[in-house]
Amino acid sequence: MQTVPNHQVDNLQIEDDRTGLSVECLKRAFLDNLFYVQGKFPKIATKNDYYMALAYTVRDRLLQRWINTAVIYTERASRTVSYLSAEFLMGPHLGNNLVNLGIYDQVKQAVSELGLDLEDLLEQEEEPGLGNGGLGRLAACYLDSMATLEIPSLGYGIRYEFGIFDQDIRDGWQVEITDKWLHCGNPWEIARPEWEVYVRLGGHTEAYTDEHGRYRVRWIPFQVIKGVPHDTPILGYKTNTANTLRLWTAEAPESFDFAAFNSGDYLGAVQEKMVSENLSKVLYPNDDSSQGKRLRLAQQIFFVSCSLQDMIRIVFRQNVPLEKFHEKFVVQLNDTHPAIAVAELMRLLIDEHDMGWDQAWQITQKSLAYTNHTLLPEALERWPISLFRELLPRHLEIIYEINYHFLEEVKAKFPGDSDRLRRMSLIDESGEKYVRMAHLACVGSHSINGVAALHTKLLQQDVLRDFYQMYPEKFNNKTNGVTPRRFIVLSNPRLTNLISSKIGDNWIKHLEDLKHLEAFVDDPEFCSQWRSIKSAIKQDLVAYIAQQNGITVNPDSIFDIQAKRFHEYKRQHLNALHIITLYNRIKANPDIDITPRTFIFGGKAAPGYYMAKLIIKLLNSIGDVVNNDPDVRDRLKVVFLKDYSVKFAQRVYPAADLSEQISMAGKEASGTGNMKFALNGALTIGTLDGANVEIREEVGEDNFFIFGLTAPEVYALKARGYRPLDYYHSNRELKAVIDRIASGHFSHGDTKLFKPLLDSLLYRDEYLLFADYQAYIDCQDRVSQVYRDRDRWTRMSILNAARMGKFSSDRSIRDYCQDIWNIKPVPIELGECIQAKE
Ligand code: GPU
Repeated sequence: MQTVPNHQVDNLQIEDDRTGLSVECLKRAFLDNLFYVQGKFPKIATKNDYYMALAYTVRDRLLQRWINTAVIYTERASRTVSYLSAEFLMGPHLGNNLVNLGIYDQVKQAVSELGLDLEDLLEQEEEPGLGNGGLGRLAACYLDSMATLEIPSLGYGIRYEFGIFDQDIRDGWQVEITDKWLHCGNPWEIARPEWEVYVRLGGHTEAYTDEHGRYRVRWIPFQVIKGVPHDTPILGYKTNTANTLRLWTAEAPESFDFAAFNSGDYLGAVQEKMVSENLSKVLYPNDDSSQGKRLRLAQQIFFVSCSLQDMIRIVFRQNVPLEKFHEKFVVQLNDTHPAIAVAELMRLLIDEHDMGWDQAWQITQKSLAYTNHTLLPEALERWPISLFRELLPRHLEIIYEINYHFLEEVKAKFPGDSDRLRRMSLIDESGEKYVRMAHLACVGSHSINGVAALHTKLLQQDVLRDFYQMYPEKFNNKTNGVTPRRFIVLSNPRLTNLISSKIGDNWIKHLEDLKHLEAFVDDPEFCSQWRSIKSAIKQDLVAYIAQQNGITVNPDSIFDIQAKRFHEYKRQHLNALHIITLYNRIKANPDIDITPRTFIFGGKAAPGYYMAKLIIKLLNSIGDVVNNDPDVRDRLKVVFLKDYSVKFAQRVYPAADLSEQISMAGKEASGTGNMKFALNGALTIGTLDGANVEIREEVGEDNFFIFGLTAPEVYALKARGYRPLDYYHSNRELKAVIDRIASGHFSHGDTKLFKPLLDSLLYRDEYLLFADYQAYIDCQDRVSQVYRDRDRWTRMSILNAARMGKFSSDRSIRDYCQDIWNIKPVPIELGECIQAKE
């Protein structure tokens, strides 16, 4: 090893410059990066320069692990998970990498010795918002857990130039602003143009006979798009494993440009380039609903084709015969967004690699596995046949052929059941014809899983019932989980330290160990520490709210938080009905004894979802009145925190006393926010929906506020004929709430503003708010009672956190590995195999 010449620190070695973890070394590396990467020195550096210098300092320390990991995976041709997802909602990288590298404290000290504040620098990072909500965040938690468990994996997705929009609130309404997450550069990614691939779109197909006399098909596309991979390292917690998130950007192929350029059509060529680049321009901002837009289908085939071609390249590079593709890779489809993989893998194997149909079909089925994330009918993707034919003519032919073989199978198993054939067909022929993507995914995969026990059961009984009867062995449940590294260690250091001081820090990798906290639940000293930490964190949020919203909040009030996407099925407006109920009680009797509450909301609405946006407006309007009504005397406050994001969520979960998980039973597939709140010691008020059911089972019914109709009761009520008006007329408090809104009390006398929302409740109420109203109010009254008993509440809070072990994404990933992927850990040694310098 070589020493650095002419340097004050004589014994520093070159490797140490890039990999050393001591405070001295980190400081030097930081200043070095500031100078050589940002081109700045401390006197003239901006906060962003400092952030970038630190990010590169941390990235340097990842690279050795990343390269070693890649070398070992390649040498061993390790079996690998490909996690295909249209969304990866990663959140800021810097803090997470510090935690996972185990150098948070050293770095904090290093920057502080340079006169900087680490929290300040962490704040600087623009998070990559490449997802909408739960589904994208789950993918990110799974990457963290796969790396931590040393499971070889690749996340494949799209590098959207514009992620989820930034949300502003103007006059109480949501306003969308484009997200420019890349405008200061992205220090965490490395472009890999050498692994570009091409994706075809449009055009037509031609049949021909090859030299062996076999029937073949040639696809003459209308357009070709180039995909360029951008890689981000995904470091495990205190392991040497650094896996890869590979995101594709769309570009125009140069050869196309040149043709146009030579013919003098320069602007035409640029135009072409712009059209191509559109493909990875923007994330569709819909959550749990499909828009059916052409560009979206193009995005799906784009990233799926790029990813499958990339996997085939890897198979060849590692000298694995293509016939063993399914031994090298298992491809997990994150909902149906990548379901076109079924047809695309068939096409690649048959048309591009000369394989026969039967063998290709076997490989396809053995490689692919499908996770369903929704029971909502509007979220089940279907593409009009006409659109499919126009964009993917060859895939449509393949789908027809898959469908032919599949329906033969159905006929053989259920002879004479033509109605079943019609229901199960990959093509919906009830009106305009559509390709049903969930059916394609079910047929083309060897595994079909839901994301919570109840959800999987409902899939089997209802949404995918025919497929369950056809292929019962394919179905399995994988209850979601969340990563404790980001959602407690990074976001709640005070609680983390308290926990570790009592039970050691093994729980960070083995979350079940949190159960050892139960031994301290009767220890008054521990309870008081627990309580004062929660209270300190609430104080921080109070300060943030004062600064952001200009609202003064009582830190001793119940912090009652509902933070998630806005959707009618999630029923933020049921929460609103509760707020107005309390407000009415105060108006009727200003001296009433009420437990003070702060209602906090965060979340975005899809830009085209009118009702969700109206609910945001309603909440803000209620806040304007309630927060300023002297009768209320600050006992109630309503706060809408704008622009909810991962970064922001990390601030919110630790501050919650009460977590609102109040979806109509049978609608929320799982929920994952519910887990993050409880892990941080919030109590849940919730329906028996999604993973709430399992959370309640774990924490115990005494430590969970349950209310409302169950899924079977919901079906029964709807089947009987549900009449919301009856509830309105027979429930005095409910009627007063609705009348209060209708009177224009929250809208400066405007009685029209909220009429669409009220009408939808009075005359339809698809999500049964009125049916659940009284149960919800009664349950909230119990919450208020229990909160007054400080010791009891603290005890419940501790037990909630202590019993959350099951909901680590590590547990989920272990289950996937065992039941679906058949993958074992591949530990990475930081041996001699790669050094920074020869
Ligand atoms: N989910 Br489908 C999304 O966030 N977006 C979607 O497009 C679809 C599902 C969510 C579910 O609503 C939520 O219940 C679940 O916890 C999450 O996926 C992860 O499985």
